[in-house]
Parts: sequence; structure tokens; C-alpha cells
Amino acid sequence: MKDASPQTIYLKDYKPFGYVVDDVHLTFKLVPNSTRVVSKITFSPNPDATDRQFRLHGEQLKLISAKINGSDVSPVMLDDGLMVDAPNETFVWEAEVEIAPEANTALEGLYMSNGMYCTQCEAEGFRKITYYPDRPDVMSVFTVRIESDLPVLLSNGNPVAQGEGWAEWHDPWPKPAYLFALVAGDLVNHPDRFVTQSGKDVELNIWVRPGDENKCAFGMEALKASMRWDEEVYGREYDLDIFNIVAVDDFNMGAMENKGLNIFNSSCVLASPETSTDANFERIEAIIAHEYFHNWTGNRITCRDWFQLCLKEGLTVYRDSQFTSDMRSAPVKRISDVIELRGRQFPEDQGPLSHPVRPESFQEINNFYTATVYEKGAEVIGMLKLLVGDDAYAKALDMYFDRHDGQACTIEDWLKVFEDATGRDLSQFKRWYSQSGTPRLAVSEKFEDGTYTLTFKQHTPPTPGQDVKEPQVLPIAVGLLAQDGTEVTPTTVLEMTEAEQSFEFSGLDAKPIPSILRGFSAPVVLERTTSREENLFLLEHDTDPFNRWEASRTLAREGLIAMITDGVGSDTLWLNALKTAVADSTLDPAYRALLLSLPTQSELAQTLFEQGVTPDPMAIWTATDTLREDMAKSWADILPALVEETKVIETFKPDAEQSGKRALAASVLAMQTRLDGGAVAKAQFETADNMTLQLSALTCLIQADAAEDALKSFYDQWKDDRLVMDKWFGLQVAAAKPADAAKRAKTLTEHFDFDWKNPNRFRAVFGGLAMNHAGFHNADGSGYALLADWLIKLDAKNPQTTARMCTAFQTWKRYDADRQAKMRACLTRISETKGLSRDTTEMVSRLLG
Ligand code: 0A1
Ligand code: ZN
Repeated sequence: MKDASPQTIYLKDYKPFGYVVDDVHLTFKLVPNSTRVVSKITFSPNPDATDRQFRLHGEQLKLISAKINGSDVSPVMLDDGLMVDAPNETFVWEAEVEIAPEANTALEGLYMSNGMYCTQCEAEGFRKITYYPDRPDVMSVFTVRIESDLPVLLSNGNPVAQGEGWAEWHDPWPKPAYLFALVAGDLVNHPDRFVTQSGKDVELNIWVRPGDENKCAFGMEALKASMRWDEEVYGREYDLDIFNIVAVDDFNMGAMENKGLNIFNSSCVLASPETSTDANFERIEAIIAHEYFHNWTGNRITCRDWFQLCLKEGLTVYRDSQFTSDMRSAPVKRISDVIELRGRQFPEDQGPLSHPVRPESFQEINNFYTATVYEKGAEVIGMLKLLVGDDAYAKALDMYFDRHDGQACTIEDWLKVFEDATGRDLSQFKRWYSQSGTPRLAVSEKFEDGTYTLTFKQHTPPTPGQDVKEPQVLPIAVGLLAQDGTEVTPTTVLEMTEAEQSFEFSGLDAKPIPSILRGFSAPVVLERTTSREENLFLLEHDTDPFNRWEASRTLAREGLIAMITDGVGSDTLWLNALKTAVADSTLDPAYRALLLSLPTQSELAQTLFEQGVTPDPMAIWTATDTLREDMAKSWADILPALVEETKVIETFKPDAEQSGKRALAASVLAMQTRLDGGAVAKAQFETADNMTLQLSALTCLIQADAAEDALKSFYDQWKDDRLVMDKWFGLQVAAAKPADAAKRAKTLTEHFDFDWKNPNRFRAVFGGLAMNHAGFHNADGSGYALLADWLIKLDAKNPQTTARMCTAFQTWKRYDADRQAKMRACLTRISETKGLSRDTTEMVSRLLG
């Protein structure tokens, strides 16, 4: 059993395992509550290890028998596994254990979902399947036999044989246990084929529950596009005869890159125009790519230990964002990524959960699948590429694949490759992996005798366990514009390494207007008081699409802050400038939709907090609402043309072009709804033939308090579609008026279809509540209390999802004393729950600091 007594594991304590695994044979006799797992594993002494203790991980297993070289042994049973005397030479370990997949609600190890057996072994789930050295640096070839009456029996690698009630699979590529997978179920497949660069014919399948087979085509196209892209851009080819994807309804995360057998949360693979929004399609394409790209960055080259998680995740997120940029629009993808980074990673890095991209200790590794490891980890790769240049990046990656194929590696190995490929010393750059917190970058400027000087000062505030920070390497992309809007200095990457550093641009006729941190070239907070005029100028003239958007975003944020703190009205100068840009039909509609998005209410709360003002969630909500109202009123005259321009008459396609139009149309509809009370939205809701249009109309109707009938008819139409019902549950809470959000969430938890043990459904309601900033932070504390009640309830069934959802409280120290006291009380109440899981215990204790 996992127990709640916290035990901290440190990076510095890494030691290799005493044995290597030569091969693994597993036989599964599948029975819902008494599955037998028979293992036969060959171990040999590890020449790189000194400690020859033979200790295997194992949790929630009933040991039936254990043998070494054919003779029974009696291991010492431990809390987290077993230990036994083992020979100092090659030997065969055999064990039989019994497990209960049907009773497994934690969704880790082998579990059941709608009658289907499936596995989730990352990070440490394999130890719930059998006794094994469940650590990523122990890699082996696996042969698996599955015995079950279910018609489809899958595991990793290639199929070797099958008969009535059994199947055998062999994976020739050595892998760590976290990449093991097994699926057994009554499934149907969407098949296809892919011929690799070198002419290898690969069978592809997406396996789903009967009835879902019409929702696989898009995912299959995304898979083939990913396979082609990885060949063309990274020179990486697929390496098995078959690639299977399985959709599962009950899954804690998005998807999992098990070798040759990816398992997906059904929400991240199933798609159809009627049931999925454009955003769903884009996300599915990205996740399929992400999991596929892991075949090289994660599987062929894996992590030595879990502290190195960013080695595979940061790089693979970086690769999937490159893929999306290539498939769609690069500026739109960059802006969307930065919105995400600021929305999820910055709050994490600026609060009690802040940790380095490569953490140095943990209690429960599942708590470190974070925005910092993933998204900041990807930013670090992007900076590295910017610093060394595209050619050197390609050379270093080739060297990485050549040098480390088949190995379990560290960040040191990764950086060494770049050092060897470029001759650079990356020791200072490495601080990006060890220092937590978001650096703040102040800028001042000077113009004298034709020379323009930019002086930067960097500073990172203290974070838990790290009071003092050293200067980091910051690539700062800068361009200079003349007063007439022409670019006098194109984008130049300045490499800042000191705490304070100046850069000169000479030979200029007049003082230029700088465009700093183009493309968001480093994940920092830029502290620069740019005048309103200068931002308006950049909104009109910047050649860098990111900074053009950023100028508008800054004006929006500053305008909203002034509305909140000084009670002034909306910034009409900005509204007019933005109106011109939004009406400009030469600009990509998707980009214009992003120009129209306002800073989130949580982002405004953080800005106020940093300015020493205690954020009042209701005041933030009101200012945002007022601004939206003013926007609608003052733009009424351009709406008809935008409606015309964004109409899609062609057959639905979830591509960049159509989805961009629909994204802009959704913003336009929101404005129209403010003007007409919902008439156009109602008509759109009734005639929509795709989920994007249906849902954007429903959102508007909810916000206009005119959704009662629509919600009912939506329910009637979609009550049998789990994924669409998740939207129905989530939207009602996320889009509710602040005073109604917690009440609405509570009512929905009493709904017949509220299956709280399904992570997607639980997240729909409570993720929706956490997303409703003013609703969650309602002064009466009802949002906090409701979430705490449910987290306590869920923890007993599913610790992983519970712990992740505790992050809703991560910004608690921003708010007033009364709200802080209420949130602290909730966290304390959770922490005092009897039998609380290790996952949630660690999370809550970090949150409480
Ligand atoms: N490696 C997967 C994500 C993942 C991580 C942990 C899981 O269970 C604890 C499940 C999936 C990815 O990056 O997609
Ligand atoms: Zn990943």
C-alpha cells in the first residue's frame, strides 16, 4: 500500500539498480477482480552498480508464488515491494501475483473502463501489475501473452501469435516498464497504413468502442501527418510493423506514449464535426503528434530517473508545437502557447508550487507532470535553439539520436550534445533547469549621437527553497522601428548573461521605437513602462506578429487595471486602434480573434497583486464586462461586415482557415449578443450543423441569461454522447455569472449524469468552476468549500486527479485576508482528512507552505 507518511526522494541520491534485466515474459490471465499475472524475468548483475540488493517494487499485489532459478523463495515483504537474496550472477525470477483491475479506481496500473481492460504505467504504475524494478533506467525487451475471451487483445511491439482466447506480442525495443501497455476489450478499429521513408509498410489502427468508429478519421490523418513530419523535419522513422492507438473513457491525463500502443483519453482522439469544436480538433492533432513524437524523444531515448522528466516532455512539447506551427499558423500558435504559459505556468512558478524545470526532490512524482516541466521545459528548448541557431540545433539533435539511442539519459547528456555540436559552454544556460521562478526583466533606453542603448536588468523573486537566484542566459529578440513605421533594425537576438547588461545599436538617424522580446523569445515578465502612444504605434506598425498582439494585450491590461483601480472608463483610443486592426481583412481571422481576446481575470488579479493592490475578483469581473459592453457598442458598425467575412459556406473542415473564421465569428457573436440580447445566437444555436457553432451560440446564450431552453434541448440532443455531455456540464459552470457558478456546480453534482469517478466529468464541473475566476472566488467562500468537499471525496478513489485539481488553490495568497482564511481553512480541512493519499498530502502541504 502507498501510505501517507511523506518520504522525500532526492535527485542527488540517484544510484543505478544492482541488476540489468535481460528479458521479460509476462502472462496475463484476465479476470475482473482476480487477474493473474505470471512473470518470468532474467536478471544479470549490473557492472555499473555497486549495491547488489535485489529489491523489487510492488504495490497492491497479492503474491501467489516466487521462484529464483526454479526454486521457491520467501521474500521479505515491504510497504512498497519485496526483497530477497539473489545470486551474484545471471538468474531467472518467476512470480505469480493476483490483482483486481475492476476495483482499481485510481486508474493507475491495470484497470477497467466500460468493460475494457487497459493500463497506465507512467510514472510508477507498473508496480501495481507485478513485482519489478519499476524505474526508467531499467530497460528490457518484453514478450507478453494475454489470455481472455475478449476479442481484441493488444500489447506493445509486434503481434507474434494468436488463437482462440489468447494473443502474444513481442516488443524488440528495450523499454522501461512505464511504457508497458496492455488492452483487452470488445473494440472496433479504424485501420490505415503508412509507408515510411525507407519503404517500411506499417499497419495503423485506432481502436474504439463500437459506435465511435465514425470519430476516428481525423485522428488517423493527424497520425500520418505526424509520422511524415518527423521523418522530414527530424529524420526520425517509425520502427515497428504496427502502431495502435486505443481510446479510453476513464483516463487521468490526456494520453500516453506506450511503445507501439498509445492509450488516449477518448476526449483527445475522438472527433467529428457534429460533436467536436475546432479547438478540440486542434488539440487532438497536437496530442496525437505529441505521443507519436515520444517514440523517439522519450521511448528510444528515455529518462534516467523521474527528475529528468523534462528531457522527454519539454522536448516533445517543443516538437509538437513546431508541428502545429507548420500545419497551421506559426504566429497564432506562438500567441496561443504564450497565453497558455501565462495562464498556467506563470501562476505555478509565482506561487507555492513553484519548482525548477528539473526538480531536485519529490514525494509523489505524479505531482510533477506540471506546466513547468512541460511548457516551461519546451520554452527552454526554444531558447536553446534561438541561441545556437537552426543549423546547430539540427546538428545537435542528430548527435543526440546517434549518441543516446537506446539509453536512459539526463539533462547533462542533452546539454553535452549541444556543447559538443557548437563548442559553446552551456553551464550558465543550465540554470534554466535548476532555478525556479519567472525572471523579471526591466528595460531602460538612451539615445545619443546616433547610438541607441537598451539596458536590461534581470531579477527573479525568491521561490520555495530558493531565496537567491543567479543571472540566467536570456535570448532577447529585438527589432527597431522608425517613427514612420519602417523597420530600421530587423529582429536581432541579444544574448543577456549578466544581472545588468547594455546593448548598443549605432548609426541611427533618430531615436527608434523598440520592439522587445519579439516572439516571446524568453519566458520572462517584461517590466517596461511603455507609453500608451508607443503601444498604439506597435499595434499599428510592428512587423513581429507576436509583439503586435502583445502591444494590444498590454493596452488591454493597463486599461482594465485603470478601470479597476481608478474607476475610469474604457480606453477609447485603444478600442479604436484595435477596431481598425480587427476590421482589416488582410489579417488572418484567427490572429484577429486573438487580438480580440482580453487578458484573463486571473491574469489581472496577478497584475494587481504585483502592483501591491489586493485583487477584488468581482471588481475585475465588472471591469471586464464593462469593457466587453463598450467594445460591442462602439464596434456595432463593423459587425455586419465581419459576419459576412467569417461565414463559411464550404463543407466543414477543421483546418486553420475555417477554424480561424469561426473563432473570429464567435467573438463577433458575443458582441452581437450584447446588442440584441441573444436573438442571433438563438438562431445560430438552432441551425448549427457543427459543434463549434452550436457551442459558441450556447456560450453567448448562457452569458445573456437566455439559455434555459437551449441547455435543455442540447441535453436532449446529446445525452448519450459522453464527450459532448462533458461540454454541457463544464460550460454551464465556466460561463455562469459569478454569483451562480458555485450553485450551478453544486446542482450539477446532483445531476443523474454526474459520474464523478470519471475524471473527464469531474474536471468538467470543477475545472469549469476553477476557471470561473469571480465565481470560484465568490466572497461567501461557497466555491472553495464545494471544491474541497469533492476533492476529499474523490481522493479516496482517485488520488492523482484529486492532487492535480488542488492547483485551483495555488494562487490563494494573492487575495484579501478573508478569502485567504477561507481557502486556508479548506486546504487544512483537506490535509486533515483521514487516510488522505500521498499525492494529495504532498500537494496540500506545498500549497500551505
Ligand atoms: N507522458 C504522457 C502524459 C502522462 C503522464 C502521466 C500519466 O499518468 C501519471 C499519464 C500520462 C504525455 O506526456 O503525454
Ligand atoms: Zn509527453
